[in-house]
Amino acid sequence: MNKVTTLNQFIIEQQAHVPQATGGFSGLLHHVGIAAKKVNREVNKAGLVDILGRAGVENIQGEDQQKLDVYANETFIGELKASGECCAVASEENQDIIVFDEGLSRDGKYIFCMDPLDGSSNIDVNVSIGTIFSVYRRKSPLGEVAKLDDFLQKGCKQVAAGYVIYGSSTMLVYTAGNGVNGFTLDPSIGEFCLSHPDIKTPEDGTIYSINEGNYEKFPVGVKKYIKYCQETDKKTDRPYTSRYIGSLVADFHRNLLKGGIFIYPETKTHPNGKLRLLYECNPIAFIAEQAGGVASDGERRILELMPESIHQRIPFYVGSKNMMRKITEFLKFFNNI
Ligand code: P6P
Repeated sequence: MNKVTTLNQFIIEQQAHVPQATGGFSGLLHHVGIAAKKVNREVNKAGLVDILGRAGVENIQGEDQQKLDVYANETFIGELKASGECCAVASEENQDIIVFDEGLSRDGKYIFCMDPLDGSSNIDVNVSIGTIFSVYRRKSPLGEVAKLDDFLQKGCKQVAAGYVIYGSSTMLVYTAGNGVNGFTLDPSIGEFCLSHPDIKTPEDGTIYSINEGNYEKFPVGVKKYIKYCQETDKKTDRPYTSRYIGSLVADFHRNLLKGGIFIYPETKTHPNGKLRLLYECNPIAFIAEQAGGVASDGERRILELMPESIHQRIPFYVGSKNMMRKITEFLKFFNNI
């Protein structure tokens, strides 16, 4: 029988390779896994709860029915606090940072950025959604209360980044700077099990992912790239396929495994695009690079961008190396004419 490596076993094994490791990061990641399992449980019965919930304001546990993204937010915050390794959280759901200023957590070495349930508008149509997270070491001294400045760090300073995709199966994919590994939740044992070791994204791909409903508002270089993808190539007939789910984690995860490019560019109405630097673009970019891909804002490497605020939006281009090279050529040539 093949050896099953659980997420916790993997984290401990990885820790053994880091001489100065104290187990703090392992403890934090263990609690992230617990939160993901709790959210998975609720997401998987969203339709059921919704139907039963309509019978009144209570869900099947007799609790006040919560919106799933509020539930996910509170669940991850609760587990991060319980870990004692995290001193503060920046969440898509909260305007300001959440500071743990008491007990063990006050001395936590790490800060955590997250979109607790990205794409949650897709829940009621049963489309895959996800949690996206990013871990940094705090800048402020241990013992002091964490500050906003702890979160204003370039993406290249990330200690770890990952996502959970709640789809046909539930997977946790993460990097700690030493490659990308994917773990699939086995409901029969309630454990995330290593299913996708050392993920490498193909250097090239045939999938382009972008919301073409915004075509008229795109920069010229993006419009020209879309037309380039749609041209019939004599050699390979129809080289490209458009695939867009509208859930970042689902679109990115497919392209990571199969090769492809995801684009959420600036538009006339949204000059900074839609996606957030801290808890969407930076973690996805870290994973993409660790898997051999590329991520930029169209000009600059995502991981080199200095955040100015925790909910800052930026244009986002991420995917296979050769496809990113091609679109960068289009942007350079057509956007500057
Ligand atoms: P649009 C979901 O709301 C999200 O934040 C990402 O998951 C997704 O990639 C994007 O927005 C979709 O945005 O404008 O195409 O619906």
